[in-house]
Amino acid sequence: MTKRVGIIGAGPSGLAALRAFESARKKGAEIPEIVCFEKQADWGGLWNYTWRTGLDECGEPVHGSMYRFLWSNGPKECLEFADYSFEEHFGREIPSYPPRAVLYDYITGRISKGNLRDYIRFRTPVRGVTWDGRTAKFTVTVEDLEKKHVYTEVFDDVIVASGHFSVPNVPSFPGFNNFPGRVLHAHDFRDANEFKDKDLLMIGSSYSAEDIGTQCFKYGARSVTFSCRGKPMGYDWPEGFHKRPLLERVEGNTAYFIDGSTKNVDAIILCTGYRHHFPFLPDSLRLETNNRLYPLDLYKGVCWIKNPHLFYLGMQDQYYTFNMFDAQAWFARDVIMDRIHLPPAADMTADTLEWRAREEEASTPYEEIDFQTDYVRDLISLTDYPPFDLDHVAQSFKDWKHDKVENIMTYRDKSYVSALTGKLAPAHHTPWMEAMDDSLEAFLKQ
Ligand code: FAD
Ligand code: NA7
Repeated sequence: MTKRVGIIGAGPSGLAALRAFESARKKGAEIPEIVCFEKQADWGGLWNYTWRTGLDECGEPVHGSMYRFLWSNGPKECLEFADYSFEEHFGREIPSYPPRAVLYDYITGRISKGNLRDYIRFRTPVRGVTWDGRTAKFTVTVEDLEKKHVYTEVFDDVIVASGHFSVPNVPSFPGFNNFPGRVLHAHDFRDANEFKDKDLLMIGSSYSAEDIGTQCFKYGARSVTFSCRGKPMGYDWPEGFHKRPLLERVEGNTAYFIDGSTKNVDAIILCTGYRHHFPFLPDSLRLETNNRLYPLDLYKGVCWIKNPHLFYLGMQDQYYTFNMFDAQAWFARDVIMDRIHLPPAADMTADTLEWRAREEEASTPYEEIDFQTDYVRDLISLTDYPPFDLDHVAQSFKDWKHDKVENIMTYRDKSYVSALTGKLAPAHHTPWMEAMDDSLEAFLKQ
């Protein structure tokens, strides 16, 4: 009897899984029966922009954390699918830092080629997954939001691709209840224009703080103050930016920091990261981790060791994104299709502990890039995912890091060479700081 595989989520990771099976089918293999459940009305995951925050029109928590004017925060050459170049999609090379709509077009363009949309049941959140050891099957409970109908289906294997940058980590600070301006988490940030002429306080020192801070400045914020509990970001910020240690409290509009300094602010954005959150999974199947390069309990970062019929895609902190999700999806596919045989659980655990030890040794961004490069390399060596020059991509990531340190406001004006085509991307027609229109049409205008 044909195996049945359930995929949870049709973001880049879930779509990578669909593409992996499709690729095997095209090469003549008999593939399992696949059903992908997606709670949103369309595919693309975080890249499927919505203005909505809070609950959506069906009362579901809004998945989207992306905002208007979001441009890729890394060079597109580092995330390029090995089986579908940007040149193939757009018919020519395009600049290295596309805005969201352009990346959305690229991701969904690859998957639109076949009939893969037919595998996806949209507006269908997964509510529960249980495992029956007697039958060795999963029962997946879902809700069809349009028909308001809850039903179950049985699967041999389940792939969790529900993302981990949607459920915000929201600390509180004394005085927030009486702060006269807006306090929001990055998950609910949508439009930098809202903060024009405002003094902004950002808590956090990672990608969201850096990117939302620079966006708001670009669209006219009066000042941006970064408050962080650990190491500051380490960039040379231009005039108008301020660095502070952790916030202690706010009184009225005044923010007090732990070093005794103060700053009057109009709005506070908590750029304090996200939680891995799987409310549909029981304890025995649920990944528990913080945002890091090598979560434990997943063999090759993919297979749930305690039950190797369960797979997770994209659960790592990410330098690599789309091509890493592909490498993971190809691996999961091959395990499911019995092309790869998993070692005993103890050996899988030992392997993950070795990787974890290496992850812990990586203390600089360059070392982290090398670590994730080796991880992706290992995965790719195990399947027929098209090999590509990972050393070249690793070097591009390092150049990107270097460009950011050189000038955090202009790094998006640089160009990189594609590992697939060997071609250098053209410069964009407008420097990023002056490019206010982030539409696909404006970006692709020659
Ligand atoms: P997601 O994109 O989150 O997709 C998960 C999907 O699962 C969603 O469609 C969701 O609706 C669905 N889902 C969730 N729960 C359920 C459920 N219970 N039932 C059914 N469906 C469900 N990466 C880059 O490469 N470049 C960037 O510039 C970049 N910028 C980013 C900016 C922001 C603000 C954020 C938050 C992330 C950014 N990323 C970026 C990283 C991003 O995580 C990946 O690019 C990518 O979207 C991850 O894909 P995913 O499929 O794993 O998860
Ligand atoms: P990250 O990269 O997980 O970073 C979260 C940041 O929030 C990090 O600097 C944390 O500090 C900080 N943090 C977390 N909790 C607190 C509290 N309680 N107080 C102060 N600071 C805190 O999340 P991002 O949202 O920046 O990026 C996620 C993705 O979105 C990423 O892939 C991007 O491409 C876009 P720490 O370093 O732990 O001291």
